[in-house]
Amino acid sequence: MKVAALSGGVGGAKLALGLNTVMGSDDLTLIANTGDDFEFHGLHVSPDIDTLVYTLSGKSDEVRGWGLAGETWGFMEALGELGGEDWFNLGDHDLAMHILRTEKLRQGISLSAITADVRQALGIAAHILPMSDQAVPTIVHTVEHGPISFQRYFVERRAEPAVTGFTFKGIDAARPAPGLLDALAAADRIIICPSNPFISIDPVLAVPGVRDALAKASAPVIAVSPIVAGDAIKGPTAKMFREMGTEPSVQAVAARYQDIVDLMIIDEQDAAAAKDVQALGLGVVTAQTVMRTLEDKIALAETALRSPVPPS
Ligand code: FO1
Repeated sequence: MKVAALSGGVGGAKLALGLNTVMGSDDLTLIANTGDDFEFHGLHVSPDIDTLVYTLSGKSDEVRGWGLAGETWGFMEALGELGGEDWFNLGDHDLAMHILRTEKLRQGISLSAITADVRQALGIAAHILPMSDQAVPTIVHTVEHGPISFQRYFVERRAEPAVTGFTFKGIDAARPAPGLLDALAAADRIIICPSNPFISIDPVLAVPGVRDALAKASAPVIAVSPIVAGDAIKGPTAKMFREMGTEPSVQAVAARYQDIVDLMIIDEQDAAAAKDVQALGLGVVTAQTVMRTLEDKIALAETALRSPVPPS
């Protein structure tokens, strides 16, 4: 069975690890959001690609959710002493990824080719594709500061400003990464991981041709709700729903995905919401979607891979 999965960072990578563990082959293609990418001290940072790469190679710091386990921070300390900008943290070992990627980009190698080399070097079975080889930085529109770049909002301002919307700069000129549309067309299942709909999944769907490919896909599209019992497991998803004028709920997630999704996987705590999701014309499965252990990730992956999907 061939599977394509759209993913952001931490929450998405947990399910991606489950899928990669269950499938263990390159029949799995992970499509990563790159709206979070930016340059820091001249280095190209691709947080969601790296979270997938580090998680699937068993190198990630599971508590922090990003970066490498056992990381040291000598570079950041030295940078701080020199008065350098240090609001964003690149660990000493993580620097290797950033220097390698930046140098290869400078040589004209594409982000998708660099990512393919990295996943092979680290022995990851699944393909990992950026959503696009063109830069499409997410701009967060805020009440307090107007439009600001994603990492300035997320890390420097700790996602505290109230959001009014999001734009993806350069999206009209972006093309899906090589192989992305083919992976969607060849897939027997397409999975939307439990990532933030506004800043992790929407940027991928906004790449010209991707939303259309999902809407027209012959394969069923299955989304796992990132909202559980009215809140997000991690990150500002619930806060963003409220600021955008909607109560965070599985119904709100289902309404956002209504035109592309066939089946929603919602947490068993939200079983009472199943009938509302069905009323939107979607199939529903309840499962334990909170993934603490590897077993949880494998179990949710199996649910996403094996649940029957109602005919659309
Ligand atoms: N998140 C933070 O909250 N603070 C950081 O200093 C930080 C550094 C960082 C470096 C590399 C990387 O791949 C991710 C990093 N993240 C950091 C996470 C990242 O900002 C977000 O988790 C994602 O962009 C949202 O998915």
